[in-house]
Amino acid sequence: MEVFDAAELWSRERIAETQLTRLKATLAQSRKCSFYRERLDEAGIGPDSIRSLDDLRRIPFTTKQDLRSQYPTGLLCVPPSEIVRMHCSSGTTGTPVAICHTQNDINAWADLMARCMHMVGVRREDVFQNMSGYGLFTGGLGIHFGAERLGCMTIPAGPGNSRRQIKLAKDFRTTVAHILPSYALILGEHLRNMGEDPRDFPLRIALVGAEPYTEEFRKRIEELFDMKAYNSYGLSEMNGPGVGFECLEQNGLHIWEDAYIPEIVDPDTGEPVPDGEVGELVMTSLCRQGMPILRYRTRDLTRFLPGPCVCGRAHRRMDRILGRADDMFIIKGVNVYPMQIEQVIMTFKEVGQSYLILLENDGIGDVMRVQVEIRDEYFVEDMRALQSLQKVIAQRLRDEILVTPRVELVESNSLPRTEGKAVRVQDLRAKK
Ligand code: ADP
Ligand code: K
Ligand code: ZN
Repeated sequence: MEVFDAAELWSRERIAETQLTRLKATLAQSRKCSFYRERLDEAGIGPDSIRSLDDLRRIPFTTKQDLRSQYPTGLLCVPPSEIVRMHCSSGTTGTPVAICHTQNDINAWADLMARCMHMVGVRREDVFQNMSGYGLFTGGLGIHFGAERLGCMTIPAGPGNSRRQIKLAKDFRTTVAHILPSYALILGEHLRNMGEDPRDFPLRIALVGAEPYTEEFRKRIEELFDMKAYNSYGLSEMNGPGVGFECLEQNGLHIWEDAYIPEIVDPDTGEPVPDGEVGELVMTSLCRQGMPILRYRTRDLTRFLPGPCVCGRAHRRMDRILGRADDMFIIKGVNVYPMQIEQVIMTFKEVGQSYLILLENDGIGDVMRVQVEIRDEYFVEDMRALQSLQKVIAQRLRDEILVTPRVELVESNSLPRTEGKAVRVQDLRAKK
């Protein structure tokens, strides 16, 4: 197997050994800010308290609220002059948090990102188009530096503007793209509207992530462009992209354990869940000097995939993110994640690029409406066909979530588009 760096192929033993050394160093580094020093002292954790990896569990969690409370630079563990860049989380779920990086941090991050891309066959001969937002969002510069590190000609196209994306990709024969799942289908639709077959587009690989999407959605993207789409996971608090990435097997995302320690805990108790069970991902950075973060509660729900990967890499795999704990909504007493809805509707060939879940209260009770875009070629069909499609979708959704939604079929392109992460749920119920 051709690998980008030696750590990619480390054995379990080598990984564990390195994690312990780096965890100790990270703990020492984190004590350089008063927030962590006080927090660790309170928990009775001194500079020499960590003897084995099991001791990690004695370290208190860090929450998003903690990071917000230390905004902008409360968690700095180096002199400010050592910082060369800052990023913010997109603020999808509230006030942003800021993460500051030293040059070493940035280099290590670029290496991890390059490792991800190399793993799925991206090489210096490739032309790479980054269709993600730049600016504070880590999917821009984070991936950009990884692609350059790999030696790809890198086009910082930025988000949206399909006409320009298509022109750039054609003019420079783009072979690899980084693209949001929601935008991939929109770009394909744009090509079709131009009378072109997206399969003739030169793309062969896409890195797809930054927001939850289902296996069904991936299949659509791959078929639409006749290319491979690899799931890319990351979060600003842990640099950004480059944390977890699918290998060629496309069966779970390898988490780079030389750089992070992942845990999966019960979101209510904070206790580890048995291997293979779903819980909240908790992450500790191991290679960061500017702002190390200990046991960060990501609010992302996933599970470890048991057993080794057939690719031979020993870095543990996690399942695709099921959703964020914050995305869950309750309707008629039932807990629902948007991905449960997507999983059902994306199996229908008539369904187009987008959908929207609306939660309302009609004065009597909660109502859930699911608006689903239908592809043009099916929308012109007779009323009866559409009505029965609507009924079947509603039934299938009921089977999945145990609540019957009101399904509304709408014309393609009629639901709102965003340039950033897709908004899948609008909760219009009056907050009590
Ligand atoms: P924000 O939380 O404001 O969106 P980030 O831009 O740092 O901030 O995004 C990180 C979050 O994006 C993750 O915590 C996760 O919820 C989501 N995310 C990133 N990659 C993926 C992916 N491949 N699948 C599902 N969700 C993802
Ligand atoms: K090149
Ligand atoms: Zn693998």
